[in-house]
Amino acid sequence: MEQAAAVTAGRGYVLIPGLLSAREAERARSHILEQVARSPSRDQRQRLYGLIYQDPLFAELVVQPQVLAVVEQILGRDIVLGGFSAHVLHPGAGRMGIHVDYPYWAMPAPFPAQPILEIQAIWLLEDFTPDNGAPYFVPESQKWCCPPEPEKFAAHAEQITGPAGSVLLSHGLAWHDTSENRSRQPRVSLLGNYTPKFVQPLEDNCYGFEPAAAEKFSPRLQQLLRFNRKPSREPVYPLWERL
Ligand SMILES: O=C(O)CCC(=O)C(=O)O
Repeated sequence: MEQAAAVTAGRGYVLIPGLLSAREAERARSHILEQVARSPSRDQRQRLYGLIYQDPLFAELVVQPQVLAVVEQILGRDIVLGGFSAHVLHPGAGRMGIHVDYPYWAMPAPFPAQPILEIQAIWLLEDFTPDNGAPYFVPESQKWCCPPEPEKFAAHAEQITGPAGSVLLSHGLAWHDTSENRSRQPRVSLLGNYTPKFVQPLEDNCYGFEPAAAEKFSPRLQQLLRFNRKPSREPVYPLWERL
């Protein structure tokens, strides 16, 4: 599959347009901005968690077939969701900081080239433009297996812009950063973190748990959330798939 090869052996990331309709992207974006408006935090960059329990649209995005196909091609089927959150860059927000993704940033360098430990999905909930915080990535930096170097980043980074409803899939080792939001509107993304199941998830997938919403989750989503990992009568976690 070309998209998986682009992430592993090519530039380290691939933009797939048109996975959400304009209406779906707007629905997700408005939901996030309404929640953020209620939060006491006035940070210029905000994260929002627990979304999969709030609207079925978010739960569907975690298992979006085209995204999952690329992720599984790279990581295999034995994967879990390490996190799924919204990222809001308010007008005036500065850069996030150059980084590789979890779990690499929690590991000592040099990072292992194999097995691949994370693929990130960045959902664009509005057009990402040169001035509203669209991220920068350094092509092929996933091959270097080391923490980002600011000068090299400045010399080689390219900005990824694209239409609302696209998803940007990237290798966890790819050096990246957000840019400043110099527009008058908040820029909203959704971030999915997929890892092999032996990686400790970054976020608590039970944050904001709502039984009524969780009951409707597909078997694949439950598996990604580790809901099916172990009945309490068993003393150890099984190493085989339960579903
Ligand atoms: O929101 C974005 O554009 C990217 C954020 C990001 O790179 C991250 O949280 O790792």
